[in-house]
Amino acid sequence: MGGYMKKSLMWLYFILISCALNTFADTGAHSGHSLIGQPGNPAQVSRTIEIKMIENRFLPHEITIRQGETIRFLVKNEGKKHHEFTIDTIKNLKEHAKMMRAHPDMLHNEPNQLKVAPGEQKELIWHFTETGIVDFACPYPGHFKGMQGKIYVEKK
Ligand SMILES: [Cu+2]
Repeated sequence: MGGYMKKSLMWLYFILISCALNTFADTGAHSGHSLIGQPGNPAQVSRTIEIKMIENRFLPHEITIRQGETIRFLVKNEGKKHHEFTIDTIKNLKEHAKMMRAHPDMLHNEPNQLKVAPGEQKELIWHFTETGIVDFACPYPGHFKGMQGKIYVEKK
């Protein structure tokens, strides 16, 4: 293999590694999961919080918990439309809502979201690792503005 080939291979590696690093950086920045917490272990649930969905609101829409808690959100859709409960940063929720407006039929299934049909109830178990405000919302077109809520995570 000539020196030229070696050099191009090195460049190829360099490009591949840069792409890989970028991808990691992107997912990290996008999900922000370290800030908002992470999926919780069902065996470590400290309490259950019930949230009702109606058109177009969450009840309650403000929740206070303590850092380190693992919460079982029992989400009941008492409305007549399909709704979604997604926990994320407000920035990501806004992006998500924008994407839903552009592609209303977009399918996505992440551990931080629940799709709940009318009359249905589902649960999401979430471990809150950091203090601060974690947001939740229904990103569906026409719902997002009213269906937002905040989880205040206080120091333990
Ligand atoms: Cu909704």
